[in-house]
Amino acid sequence: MRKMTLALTTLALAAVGFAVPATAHASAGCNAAWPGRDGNVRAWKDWDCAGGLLGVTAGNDSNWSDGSGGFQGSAGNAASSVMNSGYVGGKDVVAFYYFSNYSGGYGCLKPGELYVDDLTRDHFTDGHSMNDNILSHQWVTESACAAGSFIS
Ligand SMILES: [Ca+2]
Ligand SMILES: [Ca+2]
Repeated sequence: MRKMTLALTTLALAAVGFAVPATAHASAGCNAAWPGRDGNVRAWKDWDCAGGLLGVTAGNDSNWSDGSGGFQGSAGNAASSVMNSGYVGGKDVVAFYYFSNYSGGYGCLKPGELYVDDLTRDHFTDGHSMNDNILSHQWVTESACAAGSFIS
């Protein structure tokens, strides 16, 4: 499973001409939390898919701090690890945004990346750290994401 995923990731990256990034998948917590492809995006309060699940949804959520959708209340500006177990094809990339309503800088998580176990490594396209700063997300096609916006 893991080898296949890595191979697919490498192929996808090679296809668009990017260098293969140094991904850190030696993450016991996130590996254990991996549910298989179930169509959802997840986020956790702490690193390595720990500290409490902030939300799970197959849909979009325009505000992680409101009272509706897959992410609510204290989920806003709290995520330190995220996971994309969505089905591959079409809008299979999750774009996470600095502001609500899919605005401000963003970072894109491909399904082949599986998860980011430590968001302090990543920055939104506007330069802000992604750790404790996500306020909305939506599913997009890979082509909707700028070349430098993919997180790992
Ligand atoms: Ca919400
Ligand atoms: Ca956090």
